[in-house]
Amino acid sequence: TTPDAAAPPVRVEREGVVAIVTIDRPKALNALAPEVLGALAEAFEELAQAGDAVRGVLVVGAGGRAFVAGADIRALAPLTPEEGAATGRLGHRVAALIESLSAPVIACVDGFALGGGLELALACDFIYATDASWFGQPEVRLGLIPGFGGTVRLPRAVGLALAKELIYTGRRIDAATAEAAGLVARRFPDRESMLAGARATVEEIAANAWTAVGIAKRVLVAASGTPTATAVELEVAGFEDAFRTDDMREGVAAFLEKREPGFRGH
Ligand code: CO8
Repeated sequence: TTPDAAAPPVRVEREGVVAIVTIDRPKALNALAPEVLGALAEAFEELAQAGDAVRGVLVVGAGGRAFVAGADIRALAPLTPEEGAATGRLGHRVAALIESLSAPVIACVDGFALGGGLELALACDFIYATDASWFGQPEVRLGLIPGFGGTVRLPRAVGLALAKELIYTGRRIDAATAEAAGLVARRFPDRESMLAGARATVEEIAANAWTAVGIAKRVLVAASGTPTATAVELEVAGFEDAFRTDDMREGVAAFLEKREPGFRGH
């Protein structure tokens, strides 16, 4: 047992409408051991029960050096090919839970987001980062390949050319480069300003119709990577669903009556 083993590897705190999920294994740079992936899955399953009480989730890494430095390499070492695949599937399960949560999830990266750490960040709705952050998929340096969405979501985020360059070289890029590539939505000088910025973003989202944000997320996630004709049909279905909500009637009425909307979340 490691000194970190006694403490829960993932903590969930609530601050009003914001939930903060902290990956707390700083001595291993928050590496994703199987128990961390299990705890993350549990955390997002619980957050799904919170409904519109949680309007946004921040995912952070403890310790100030890393968001997540990847899968736990020590835990990967003895795995059979089948067990390796099962570990990948556990990661994909966490990604699916993040993507199926109605509330937007913001990866708040301060330090290393490597391998499975970058893949976790990519599974979130968008990434905020401090200037002290680094991003990369170093798996080929270990004889591995990205195993939890890197080959899928990284090209969607930065385009195929840069994704291939990063995955084949294992090279790391800094926060400014990541921002310029569209991987990072916003960059901050330090952790405190990043968390304040992320909280403010959640407050801004929370002022909008909960139903509409949830439908928009559902359509964006489902349409990602699908052919245009399919994506357009998904959008039409989501647009139709928005017309079914009381919040849509309220939102447009409030605009026309020149008053603030009173959204009720249905
Ligand atoms: N796994 C386990 N332990 C780690 C990891 C990791 N990924 N990264 C760092 N650590 C540990 C180190 O072993 C070290 O522990 P100790 O103090 O006991 O020796 C401690 O964290 C601090 O690390 P360093 O001493 O190495 O710190 P440096 O500042 O010298 O270097 C780096 C920081 C550059 C981040 C370096 O630690 C590093 O390169 N880490 C590995 C990065 C990596 O290769 N990540 C990819 C892993 S493979 C992967 O993610 C596959 C994805 C598939 C996922 C499948 C489902 C989740």
